Amino acid sequence: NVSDLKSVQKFLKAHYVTPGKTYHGVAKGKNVLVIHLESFQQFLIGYKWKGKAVTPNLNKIFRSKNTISFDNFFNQVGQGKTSDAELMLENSLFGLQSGSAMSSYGTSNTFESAPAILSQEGGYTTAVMHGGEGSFWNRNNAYKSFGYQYFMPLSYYENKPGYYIGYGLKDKLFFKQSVKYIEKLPQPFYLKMITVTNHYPYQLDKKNQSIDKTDTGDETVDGYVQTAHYLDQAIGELMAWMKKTGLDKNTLLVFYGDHYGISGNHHKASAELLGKGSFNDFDNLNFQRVPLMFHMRGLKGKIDHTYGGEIDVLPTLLNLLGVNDKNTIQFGHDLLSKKNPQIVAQRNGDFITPKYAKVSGDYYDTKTGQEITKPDKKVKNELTSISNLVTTELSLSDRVINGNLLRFYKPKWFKKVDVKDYDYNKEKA
Ligand code: GP9
Ligand code: MN
Repeated sequence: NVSDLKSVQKFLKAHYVTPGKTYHGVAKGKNVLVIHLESFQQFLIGYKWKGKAVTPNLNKIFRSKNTISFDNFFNQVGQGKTSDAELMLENSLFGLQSGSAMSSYGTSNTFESAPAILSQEGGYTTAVMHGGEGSFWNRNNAYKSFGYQYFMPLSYYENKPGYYIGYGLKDKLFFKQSVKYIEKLPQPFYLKMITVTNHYPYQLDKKNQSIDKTDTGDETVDGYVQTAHYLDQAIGELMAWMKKTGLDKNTLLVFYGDHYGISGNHHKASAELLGKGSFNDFDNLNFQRVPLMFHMRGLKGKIDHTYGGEIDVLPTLLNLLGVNDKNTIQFGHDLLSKKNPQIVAQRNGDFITPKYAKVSGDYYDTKTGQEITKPDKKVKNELTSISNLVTTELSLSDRVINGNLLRFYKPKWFKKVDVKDYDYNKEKA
């Protein structure tokens, strides 16, 4: 009820962080193209297999003088996997403890999402493209609640034999066929493109295999570099197209990895990939790093070591776009603010900060990787207070979703999304 919303607001106000000034509004009015890198882990950046870079194009973007790249950015998904990542990125709300919030609440809940905010505050056209089934993760309903004007799922694409692998069209074909839709989008646009070829079990047709599989002997792991390499090539083609059309001049590109590709059930193979003697649960938490990169012509780039996670993307993006978001219900904080708390929650209550990590109830020193078994009083208090904060923010975020609290939230500047305004079938080509 309304008083629940009040307690959420009280908490968020107490933990509010003023966005950093240096980058405020540097991308104002630009198109925003968000590229979802399926199952893409940060360790792939710079990774070589048999002397060959696995992701040369993304490596280049990562190091570009026009990219703000984060190297301590973590995925925070739960069982909702991709959908949790999408939910966090566009709403700054956590996924739920179990199941997928987009599936369970995407149809009925009120949201205050990036697409709606940007169309209302910045006159953006909003669209999302994905070469997979529109009903997967309840996207065809949830996107309406998020305020997306257009959704082009698989039905908008030509799907000849051999075009489709696993959960959708192969990324190169997806990007290529998306061009005709992107060209028609009125600018400025906010567009999200969801890739899918680099998805478990990392299968790829012969003619697209242009790097060897790794040789850990773990079959579900060894194809990973191959599909990641393919995804990287697809990104390279997209970038070349953007350059050709001049779209690169007025577009802010946002790249993010949604979650791990190699799960915690593959410690041995993971150790081998990283060239380490062993791989424990703490290593596995570190393995949850995924890319977050903002790339734009003229942007003053850097490799930023701030610890953050998917929950922080929306406030960071809004800051770059110069959109005011004071008083919005967001659980994340601008990553470009020096005051960012750098406490990265995991959905199960674990966390990582620049100093400490909690992994299935055990504490570690983030820098050394040593388990903290006998913390002195001061450290113990610190650990407890971080733990409590993490638990509190997760449960308050859950309350927002479970209680559909945003229906009570009526800031003057925001008009509620009416799902009846959107019909993703009628515009079909
Ligand atoms: C399917 C895709 C996969 O459309 O986004 O989702 P995931 O299995 O990674 O959650
Ligand atoms: Mn995914």
